[in-house]
Amino acid sequence: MRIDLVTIFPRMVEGPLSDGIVQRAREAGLVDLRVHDLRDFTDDRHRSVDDAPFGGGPGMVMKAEPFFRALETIARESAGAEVVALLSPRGRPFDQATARRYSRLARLVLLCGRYEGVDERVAEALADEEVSLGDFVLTGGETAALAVVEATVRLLPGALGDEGSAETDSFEGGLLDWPHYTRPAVVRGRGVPPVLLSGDHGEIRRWRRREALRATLERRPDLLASARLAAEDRAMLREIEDEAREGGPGALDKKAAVLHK
Ligand code: JF5
Repeated sequence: MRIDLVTIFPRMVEGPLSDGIVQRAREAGLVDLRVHDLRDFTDDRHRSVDDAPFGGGPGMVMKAEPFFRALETIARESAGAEVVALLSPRGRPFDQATARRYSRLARLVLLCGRYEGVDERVAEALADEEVSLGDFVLTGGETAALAVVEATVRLLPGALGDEGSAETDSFEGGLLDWPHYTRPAVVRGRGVPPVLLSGDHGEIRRWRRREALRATLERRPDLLASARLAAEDRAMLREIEDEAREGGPGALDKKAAVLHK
């Protein structure tokens, strides 16, 4: 896979892209990652990438032409199934399914916005999609693009090695992950759920499933609506809700309507 990242701050992303799983994937030849300085695609003496907004108002808007020129150069350098994505808070939410889709592409181009926004003609004519990491505003799309690269690259076959399987991650099953513990068995007086020390693998599997359901119900009840739930899962969810009603340890403050469907 080839990933091109277009930014006015190449140094901001080069460090993180040269470390960890992403760097290992680059070294293994799984991904060809290129960072482009948007200013290299300007043609004026000041290398301007922004200008005042038409219609007036505060702040600056990123000019369209440097992005057009950058994309022309990048398109010439390789071919294949490509998505051009613009990172911005106006985008559709980026999620694990988007990362999966990107990981199956031959090419991904990420455009980082800055200032008050990007000339809309970039989104209209160059970008296939506009994506957002969530309902918050960054000063630039760079950190969002890094997150997209990492979420995508770790799904490339061979990227995770034996450090773990992407199939057991949070979200791949539509639920949040269960809690994890490691040695020592007591930390500052806090123990570990005894079942995890019991060696009973059937009971451990059921405990983990229950805790994944509990975390999802408490923190992200919206995810339950699209999660793949077995009859046993629904039974566990009802038990968790009953415990909560009795004011149990994991007392819930949110009730998911999905339970009663
Ligand atoms: C940006 C105009 C881009 O703030 C973001 C962002 C939030 N989630 N995903 C991306 O990008 C920076 C700000 C203003 C374009």
